[in-house]
Amino acid sequence: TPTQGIALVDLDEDGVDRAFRADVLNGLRQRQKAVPARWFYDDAGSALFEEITRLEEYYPTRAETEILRNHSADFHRLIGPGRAVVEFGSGSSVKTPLLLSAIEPGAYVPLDISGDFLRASSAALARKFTGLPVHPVEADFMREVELPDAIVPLKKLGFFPGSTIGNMVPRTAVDLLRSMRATLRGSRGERPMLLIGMDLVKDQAVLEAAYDDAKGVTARFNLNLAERINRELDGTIPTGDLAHRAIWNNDFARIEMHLEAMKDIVFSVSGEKFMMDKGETIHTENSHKFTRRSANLMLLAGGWTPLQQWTDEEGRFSVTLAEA
Ligand code: AVJ
Repeated sequence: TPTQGIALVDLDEDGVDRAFRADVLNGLRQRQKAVPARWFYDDAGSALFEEITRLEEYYPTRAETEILRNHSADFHRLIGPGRAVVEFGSGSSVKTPLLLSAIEPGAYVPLDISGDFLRASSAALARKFTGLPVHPVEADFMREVELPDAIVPLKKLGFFPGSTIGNMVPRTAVDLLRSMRATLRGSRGERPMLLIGMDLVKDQAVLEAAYDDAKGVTARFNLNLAERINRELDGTIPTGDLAHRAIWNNDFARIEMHLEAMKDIVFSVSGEKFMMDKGETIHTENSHKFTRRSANLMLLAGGWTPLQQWTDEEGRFSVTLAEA
């Protein structure tokens, strides 16, 4: 059932985020230790990600922005005016205005799990686009979301930039595409559209550098997850004994980030004891890369028919417009 207005962050009596603790403890109990990538984004992690997007080696943000800038006439023609733009994740200060200026939207609906980011980005957009109705919704978009009554009559365009879908394994990604379709489906059977960014397979050295930059910002981003566990879950992880690793996994067409123990270590988290042998890792992120074909296939599996696909000049990144 669609969700609206539920408490999204469930804290225990000590103010600890229950979902964070459950994900970390379950993940650390696995043979291959793993923590879901969504937990990177506390305040420190979000600031570090912003810094990543400005790095020389990290091309995805610039490549996708170039696509949005260069094809506004196509978006205007194919999408048309008056649609409610439903953005999955709170908007970026650069990409969202590029899309909104291109298509004359009827409303803008950012969906995000973090109310703070939502309020900040909504206020900025409402100032920039005077007269555009902005309806932020605090929600977990991995499930079907009930949209505000005011935008129900409008046709919808989902917007999911940044190759965030690449963080999910294919079956989770397909589930998400299907819940997006359910969220956007009109009551009168109009077909929603989706504009989605996906990063493309390319030279391994370019990919690995994008996730292991010379200034070490991505390393700090990765290590911040262990520091966050120590801060919020009463952890004793010796972060100085962990090293950042970014590895291309060719079988799964993805960059994996890991934290590797440089020597045998023991630590506790929320009172539970863990050990890692030298060389053992905590798997912290998958960032799947696509071909134009595999991007289309995944959309089709998720119930979306691709209409047109664009890449940047150098063919590094793709943006696809699809219709349900
Ligand atoms: C925000 C998930 C798209 O996978 O490229 C950047 C996150 N991780 N550097 C990505 C990230 C390491 C990023 N996404």
